[in-house]
Amino acid sequence: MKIAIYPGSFDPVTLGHLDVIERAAALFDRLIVVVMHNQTKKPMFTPEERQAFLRRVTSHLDNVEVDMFGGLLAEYARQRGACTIVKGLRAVSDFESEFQMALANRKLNPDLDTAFLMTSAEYMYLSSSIVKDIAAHGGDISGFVSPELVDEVLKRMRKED
Ligand code: COD
Repeated sequence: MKIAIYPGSFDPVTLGHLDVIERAAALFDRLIVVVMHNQTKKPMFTPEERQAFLRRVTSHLDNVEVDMFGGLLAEYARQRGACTIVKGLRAVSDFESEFQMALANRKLNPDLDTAFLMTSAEYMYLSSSIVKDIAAHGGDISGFVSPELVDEVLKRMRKED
């Protein structure tokens, strides 16, 4: 069984993330989407909230599981028996850091390869930061996150004020 892992901050999950999840789920027997910590970012949502959002938007995908993990990705992949990390690429600017992480993860776990899925053109500008910025200024985020998350993301952002 080919198991892949799609790791990220998902703070919160966007339609760009969901597009990668749906396409990767069609390529592998099982896809584990895992909420992890990026030490260069200060998340707005708790890991539990991010996991709950992901569970809601992936409930239609039978071979997708959502998890969270606080340690190293290479170690998590080993524990779960995964052979591939899935990452999304939006622009050349994503490439350098993703390339570095792919090589570091392979060094830490030689059985682990990284597969990059090119963003779909309609989501190439989309990031969780953009969603939070628009929401924080009272803008319409309905084109950026799944319909079932819109109200909750906005409500949660208002609490932060
Ligand atoms: N279209 C396509 N892909 C997208 C889009 C979009 N619109 N938006 C985001 N993506 C891709 C990103 O390129 C990324 O591949 C993935 O989706 C997740 O994005 P984010 O922003 O939610 O998550 P990141 O980039 O902050 O995640 C970084 C990790 C948490 C994966 C990383 O920090 C990590 O592996 N942490 C665990 C600790 C570890 O092992 N560190 C050593 C790494 S070598």
